[in-house]
Amino acid sequence: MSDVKVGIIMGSQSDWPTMKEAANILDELGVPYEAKIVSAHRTPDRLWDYGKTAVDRGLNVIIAGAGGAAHLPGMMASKTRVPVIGVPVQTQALSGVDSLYSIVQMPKGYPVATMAIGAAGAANAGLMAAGILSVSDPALAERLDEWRATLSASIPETPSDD
Ligand code: RP5
Repeated sequence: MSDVKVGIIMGSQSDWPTMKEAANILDELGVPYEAKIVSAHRTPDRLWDYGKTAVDRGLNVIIAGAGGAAHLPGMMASKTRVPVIGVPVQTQALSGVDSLYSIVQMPKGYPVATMAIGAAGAANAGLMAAGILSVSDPALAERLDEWRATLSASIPETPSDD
């Protein structure tokens, strides 16, 4: 079993600029991950294999991003008990509301923890994954606490005209 506990999957190469925000956070926090293109519509067999092997490969969290008819996170949640965090990728036609609705409205029994649309959602997915892992990883918990404290300290108390 490898060190990689987080899988970042996305429906297309075009999702990577968004999903890289999750990867960047995991890099900052020293969390090993893998990133793969796994499309619900274009590579359904790849999706099935990924979901079927996720537990045995030692994945603890899957971050799944997709846009438009964004079935990837929900289908992955149907195939594995590994928690799935869904990222609605922003689309041109409908601004990502299509992605959000496709991901968030899961039927009872197969949850997807759905983030906000776009880059902020992807970054938060990385933080959520780190938070989940930190429950059983005290060193990561400390790094995450420091990350949060640094962000908090960077927020000025007084607004500026600059
Ligand atoms: C979805 O279709 C992908 O997740 C992507 O957000 C969207 C468009 O994909 P491309 O046509 O750019 O490959 O499956």
